Amino acid sequence: MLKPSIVRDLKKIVGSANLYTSPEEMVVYSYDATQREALPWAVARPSTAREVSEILVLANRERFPVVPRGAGTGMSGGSVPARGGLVLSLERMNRILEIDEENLIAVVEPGVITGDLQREVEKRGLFYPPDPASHDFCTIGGNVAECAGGLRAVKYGVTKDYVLGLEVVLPTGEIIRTGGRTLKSVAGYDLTKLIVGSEGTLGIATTIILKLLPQPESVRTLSVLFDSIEAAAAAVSSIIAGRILPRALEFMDHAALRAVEKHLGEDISGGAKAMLIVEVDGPSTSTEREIERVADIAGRAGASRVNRAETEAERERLWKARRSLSPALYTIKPKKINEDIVVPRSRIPDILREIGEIAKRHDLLIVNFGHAGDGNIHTNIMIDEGNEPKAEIAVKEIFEAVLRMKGSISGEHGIGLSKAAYLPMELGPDALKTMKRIKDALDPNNILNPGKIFL
Ligand code: 2HG
Ligand code: ZN
Repeated sequence: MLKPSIVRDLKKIVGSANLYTSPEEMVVYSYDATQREALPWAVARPSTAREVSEILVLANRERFPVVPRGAGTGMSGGSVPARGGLVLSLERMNRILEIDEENLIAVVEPGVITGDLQREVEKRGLFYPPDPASHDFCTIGGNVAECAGGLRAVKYGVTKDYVLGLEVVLPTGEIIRTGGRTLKSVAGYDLTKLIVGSEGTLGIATTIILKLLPQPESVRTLSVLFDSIEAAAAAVSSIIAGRILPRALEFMDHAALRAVEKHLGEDISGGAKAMLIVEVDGPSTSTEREIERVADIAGRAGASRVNRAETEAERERLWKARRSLSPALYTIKPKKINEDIVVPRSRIPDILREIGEIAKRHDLLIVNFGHAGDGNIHTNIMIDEGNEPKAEIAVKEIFEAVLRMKGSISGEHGIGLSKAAYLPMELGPDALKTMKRIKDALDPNNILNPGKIFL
């Protein structure tokens, strides 16, 4: 609970209309996409960096937790106010401030919806590549906090590869600028990279300067069906080893396909055991050639069917199915543990085989789909009443296998609450201690998003 005097001070900072304290209002800010939830004590909706700063100064004086929030589409509990406190929603800071067509830069506030920015720059023949599956809902600020990846990371990289500079409010309230509008700068430590992916624990980005690219001239998309997961996994490796760099190379297993087909009421795979969606972009002469080569490689890897998306509507139908997968899995079971492992790409067949063995050993349904082209598989362990303990054992075994293969326990969703217990497995004590020292240095009172990343 916040003392009445604190509520009064917060109202003075953001205005009474932008401070919520009623349970009905706060419930909306209590959860993310992990099914975790915790009610905050209040919700503030600031509209400037100055207001964000004043809130953080107050939080340090009065020692209450502050949990920054974008659209709440996160996959690791990052925006869930697990220890209560104040949710600081960036929803009102939602302006695209500038699209600089001479320098290929966009300057935005954190509450801009990622898909809105993508569309806005595309109108000008420009391209913002990071493309989380939730692009219609998620915000750039949340993408920055989590270093979101998404469907085009295999060719274009992830959010951190596009953030040139930030205005950041530090946990103690100072407003600093990092990086800038240039493609290069080595003036001191790279604080931009430190903040991006820090999961709202080291600062709150209030202005974000993003690098844009010219929009590729053409895009070609195809879906490839397989009678076995092994054949699909082998095709992924062959495409990469064949020196083709698709802009997207997505994998869906049998259970994922059935779930999305049920969810959308459409048949997209004709009963196949696995599907890949492959998309290439570039000059039209090269995309035609590349898509032929992909079809050829997939055929040799044992594809049962290759379907080219000939129209924009066909292409959209494929991507809609893919983007719906995460919610669609709830048609199988009411609960899931959602993992986000990443392995060196050549190990995709090995990790899928090993996950299959773990599933069998524990008699669990584990659904796999995701960004196979960059080695990032969304492993979803479906939960029935009473099987949580063995699901937790399976998670640990999957992480052990991933680390044995020199992968990482989180490719793009972050550690948050859901993976904090496992982070030491990957980092070891000294790296973990180094990260904690950074957190302590910037947030001595541990008020900004406490309980995330570190247990
Ligand atoms: C996606 O790629 C998201 O669809 C969500 O990262 C993944 O629900 C998931 O496991
Ligand atoms: Zn994903």
